[in-house]
Amino acid sequence: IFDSLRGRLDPESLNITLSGLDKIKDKLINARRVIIVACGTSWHAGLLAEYWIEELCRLNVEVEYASEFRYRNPIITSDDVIIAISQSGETADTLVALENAKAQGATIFGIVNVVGSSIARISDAGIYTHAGPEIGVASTKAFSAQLTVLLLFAIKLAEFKNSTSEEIRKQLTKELSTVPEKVKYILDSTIENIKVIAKKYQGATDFLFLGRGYNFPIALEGALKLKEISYIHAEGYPAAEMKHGPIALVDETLPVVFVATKDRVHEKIVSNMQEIKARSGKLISVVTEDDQLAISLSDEHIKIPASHEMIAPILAVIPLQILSYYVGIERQIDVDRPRNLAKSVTV
Ligand code: F1P
Repeated sequence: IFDSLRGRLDPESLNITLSGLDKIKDKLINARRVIIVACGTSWHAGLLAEYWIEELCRLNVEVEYASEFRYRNPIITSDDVIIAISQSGETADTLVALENAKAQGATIFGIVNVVGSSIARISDAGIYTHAGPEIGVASTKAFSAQLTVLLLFAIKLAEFKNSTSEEIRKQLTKELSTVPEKVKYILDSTIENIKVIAKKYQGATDFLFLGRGYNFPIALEGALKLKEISYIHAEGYPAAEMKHGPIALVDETLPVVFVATKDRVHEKIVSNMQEIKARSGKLISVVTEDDQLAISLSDEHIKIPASHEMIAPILAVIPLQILSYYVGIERQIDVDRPRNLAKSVTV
């Protein structure tokens, strides 16, 4: 995937990748809001896109589970742009939600992996993620590709709307092009450590995943991946919501995974880490490599390279995917074909 991403991050390829936005440029510039519709992992990508698009484009964004949206009676107009995110392009709930929205005049922008799939065909314009076939059922590399494409979408829309300075847009695009190298570094430097962590905690019955801001959707995705391929109950939560309920679960048997890379809310998440530590929870954290404070608070830590706060989540999910993988292996689960899951949920 990262070779394929690298291939699409040079300026010429970027223009090709983003040409779908040109097709609906006026619609996007004048859109009243963007509604993101997806299921599962793709929904988590959409949630992060909400943060990015709001920040960079100053545009209203709603993120909807397609499985709920299709059965509601949402108010949709021809001023709405719907972004559909789907790895398979065949997820029935997403497809029906799009058919309903299209019938009400909305413009559909598809972010899909499978070329020529049903969701690609119903879209007015779109971007293929080209993440290659997913070998496993649980979406991993498709998620990374979706995030990359969604951030590119937000940067391009910010250019159309002139809502973010050229300097910031250039900085983000430049930093995105360093993602493949940083991912390679993460893969080379963290796997042995993660294997040890997986062995140590594979017997846990529950996990809590916490994150704030741009890292909140990554906490949700970390929890989902663990559930999918290790069968351990896991919950993802915004770290600040912990005190409104989940904190009651914390004791010395509970591993709490913090997605705690440096960003504008870092101080806040560090104080959440202190709260968990004070209650004897086991802290496993994904941290920026020079973050001595977060490292000193953690029972286990996984270091990733420093990067722009909007890009850090694209990197932070990688160790969580690897953690789920090795916990699943420790528990002798067929991680590529976990029970009860289907690659395309077409009914
Ligand atoms: C959505 C999804 C995946 C999940 C599993 C079941 O699929 O929930 O995120 O990993 O494969 O379906 P899609 O619409 O992104 O293909």
